[in-house]
Amino acid sequence: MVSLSRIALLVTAAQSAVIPRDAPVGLKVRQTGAGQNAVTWDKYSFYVNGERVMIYSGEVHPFRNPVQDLHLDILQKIKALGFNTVSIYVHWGIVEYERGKLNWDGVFDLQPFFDAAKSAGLWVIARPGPYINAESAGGGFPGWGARVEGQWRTSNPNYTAAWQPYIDSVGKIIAKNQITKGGPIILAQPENEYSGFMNPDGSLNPNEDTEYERLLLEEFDNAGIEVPTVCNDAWIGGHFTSVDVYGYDNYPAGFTCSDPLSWPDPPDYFYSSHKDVAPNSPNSILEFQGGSFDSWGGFGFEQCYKLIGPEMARVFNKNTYASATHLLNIYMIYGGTNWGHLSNPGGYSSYDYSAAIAEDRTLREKYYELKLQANFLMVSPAYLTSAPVDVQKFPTNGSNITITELLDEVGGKQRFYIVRQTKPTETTSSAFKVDIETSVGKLTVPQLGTASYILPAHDSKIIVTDYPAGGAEILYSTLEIMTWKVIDGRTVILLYANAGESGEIAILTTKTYKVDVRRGKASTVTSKQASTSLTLQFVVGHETVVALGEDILLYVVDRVNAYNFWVPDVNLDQDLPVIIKAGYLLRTAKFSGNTLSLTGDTNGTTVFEIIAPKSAQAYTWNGVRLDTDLTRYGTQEGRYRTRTPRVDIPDLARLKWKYINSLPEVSGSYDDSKWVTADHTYTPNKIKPTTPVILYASDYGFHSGNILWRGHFTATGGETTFNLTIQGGNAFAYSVWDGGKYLGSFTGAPAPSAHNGSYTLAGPWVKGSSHVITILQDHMGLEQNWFGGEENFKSFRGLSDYSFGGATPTLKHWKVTGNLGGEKFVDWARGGYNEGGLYAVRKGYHLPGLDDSKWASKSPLKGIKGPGVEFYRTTFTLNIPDGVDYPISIDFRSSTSTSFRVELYVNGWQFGKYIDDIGPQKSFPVPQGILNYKGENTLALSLWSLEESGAALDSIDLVVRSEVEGGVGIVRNSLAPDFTERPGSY
Ligand code: IPT
Repeated sequence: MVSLSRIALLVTAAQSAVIPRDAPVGLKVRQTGAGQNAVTWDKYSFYVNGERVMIYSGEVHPFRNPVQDLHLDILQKIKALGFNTVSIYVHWGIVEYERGKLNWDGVFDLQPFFDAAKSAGLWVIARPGPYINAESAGGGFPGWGARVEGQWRTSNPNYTAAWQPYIDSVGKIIAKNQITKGGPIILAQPENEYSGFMNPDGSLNPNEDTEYERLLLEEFDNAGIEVPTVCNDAWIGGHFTSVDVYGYDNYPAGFTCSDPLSWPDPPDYFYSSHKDVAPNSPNSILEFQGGSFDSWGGFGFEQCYKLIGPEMARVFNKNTYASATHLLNIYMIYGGTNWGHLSNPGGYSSYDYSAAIAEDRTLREKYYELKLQANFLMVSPAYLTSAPVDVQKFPTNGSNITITELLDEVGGKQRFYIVRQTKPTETTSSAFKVDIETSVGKLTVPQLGTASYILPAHDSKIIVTDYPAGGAEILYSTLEIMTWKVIDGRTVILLYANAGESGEIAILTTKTYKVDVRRGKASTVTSKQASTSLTLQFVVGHETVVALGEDILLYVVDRVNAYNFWVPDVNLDQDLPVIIKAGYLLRTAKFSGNTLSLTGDTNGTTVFEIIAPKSAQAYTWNGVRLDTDLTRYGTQEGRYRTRTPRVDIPDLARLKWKYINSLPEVSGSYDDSKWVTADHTYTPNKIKPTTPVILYASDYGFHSGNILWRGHFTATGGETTFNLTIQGGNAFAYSVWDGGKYLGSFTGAPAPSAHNGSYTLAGPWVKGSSHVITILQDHMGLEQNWFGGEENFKSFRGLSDYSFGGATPTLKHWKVTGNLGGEKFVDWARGGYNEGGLYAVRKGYHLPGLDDSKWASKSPLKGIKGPGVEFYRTTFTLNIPDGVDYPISIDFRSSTSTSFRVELYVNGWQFGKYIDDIGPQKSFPVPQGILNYKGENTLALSLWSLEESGAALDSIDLVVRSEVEGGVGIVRNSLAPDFTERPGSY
């Protein structure tokens, strides 16, 4: 991981030197390349096809989900939030694992993702790098890049020649899927956080490489990209302003999962910096914190979620609205999995990210909080032309509360007051009254009674004034609006607050209404009718419904109940106004004939309420007719009993397991003649080793999993110790053998990425005798390269130094292996990163279809005696019916006190690395499509014992994480080859 304190230093240094940019005010189009008018912008917001829009987006990484049919599941869940956009990275290193051979096939094909985005009704922001960061292997850079000399992320011609074919290739795929070609892509981002720069000597360089930026934009043009380009400066530092629309990133809550309330006081306020840097384009946050990464030995994502849960989304997301942010991309909305060694060493197999949608695709409470916010913005067009007029205003009674006032500059009337605790970390609630500006003059709210409003700790609210909601002219509302719709001439407004709070809504009207409480307790509603307005005050309970004649229907619900309401985009393009109460998830709504067909997921008994025009006379849920009754206010209500059939989940402990030794390299006269001879005497790496030959894995084409080294020596006589300096990335381990004799291991710890070791040889070597030193090490992934110009991703994996104590033997040669074939890897379907260098994996024994009947029987719960590696296989059958979504994980319990490491392969796909003594991950979600839900599965695992005492698993279980009825539909298994003999394997 790049040091965040270093970044913080840069941020402070650069904030004083912002560079103004942008052409004069007016509707703008792309400055360079082919012109288009599908996506334009002015100083407030983007326009898509001529319509002013808020871009509310969530980040997902297609490469972190190798099941094409599951993209639609995630994308429908994002659409159901009320978002209209999804943002993606593309990982160069995966698709060009071998230089010059781009692989866009099978799970690496982007087309199914773009098609799914279109069918879900989402636009796409395409962010192909070449650099992406993303806590991914090399930050997106390919392993072979280690052999390309000079500074990366600069105009270094060696680097240019490296990225151009990739950007050309991915650029054409993006171009084909642009909105101008009928596709979903509306914006394209070259590079990533191109904000901090280094000189070759590692000192900071104040200047970005504008020639590199020019080359990238030129290549985007050449590939046919015509939608506007954007950037994501790591802070508002005015970098990479040659793109069409300048944007920046913000992670306000930090990543200190150890301390769930380490929120900053006060939160960042970006509007003025935005005005300085990009006054004539929309305030655009290309990455806004939606969770947190976590590292080896970290706290785990459930703990991180305490830091970045729904409260954080309430306080900090609303604070970005206070800065009039009109493009907001939540990083991540769904993290996914670092399957197949895709992580950088700073992370582990799970990239759950504590996101709104968990790694197993279930929905967290934060999801529902975001849904309330996004839906509100989508029905509040004046927000898009609003700007702060009064920043950090305090209410009449005290400074505990801070309010930012936004005014609609175009309409000149509507205002939004964003209310938060002055100190976001405040632990007690605050009472307040606030002065608001309205069309009838200044008012102090609440108006009715003497009560103040309560703002709980870790909360924030939006008060609106002069807000037109269809047929209702809302003078003000201190209850938050989730949505409103005009349905058959009646305006339905859905308002919410925390249970037990009081809130008000005042409606401008000259009519006299009977306040008709049709649901809920009439005693919780107080009202005051004046000549031009009706003010209602509610003590918020579960659900109160008030009819104001035939004109207006108010739903006032507590926040948790508000989570149950959905505002589907009916038929995606046809605006049939509906609001549906549906419980866990409403995915899609289609209207045809007189039938409103809904799809989605339920758990438990679900209460449905259909608030829809009368033209919708019948309703179906996942194809089955919903029986409903008419409510006292003209909507339809029904109950649905979820059916989640019980399924048989095999007990892995009781299965028949087969095993083989997977470290034959230390037994007998092992023949390594087919291995690569490590005989280079020159490395392009800046770190020059002291070894007689280069012992860096990347120099020989190995970039993931495990690496094995074998040094062949002739003894001088009297050698007693072997000393080495070895590097593998954070939490790496290694073991050393002298022939068949185990010398020792470094068992690893969360932070160290390198180690100096000294091991006593198996007795002093006898003059003239031959010896082989075998080293098995982890490759924890390629490092990232956060700074432009640095070469951190080239950090070597292997030995930079070794020596012997007692005497110095004569080197015959060194041999090295990683995955079979290295960059010319074997398994095109699962990609180059999927395999490591262990014997069993080189042979392809992790793949399904191998006849292992001749292998001996033993379970990993019995485990391995002494140090070494064993490889285990078993098969089991699943039979999970259609029409449900039962995500499954493979779980371990912490075992013995000895050190061991496990790599999991499910049907040949590497889906987990478990480090018992470092953690924190013990539960490994494996999606349907990797797991075959209707038939046989092959589970294979390597067990590397790092100690004399041996190692065994305490438990290994298949766990059904959640059960819902519904789901995305048929999920096909990701196609990949079964085992076949691998010619030339060793
Ligand atoms: C920013 C990156 O752009 C993104 O790729 C990812 O790494 C994210 O952060 C953290 O998860 S880097 C910023 C935190 C300095």
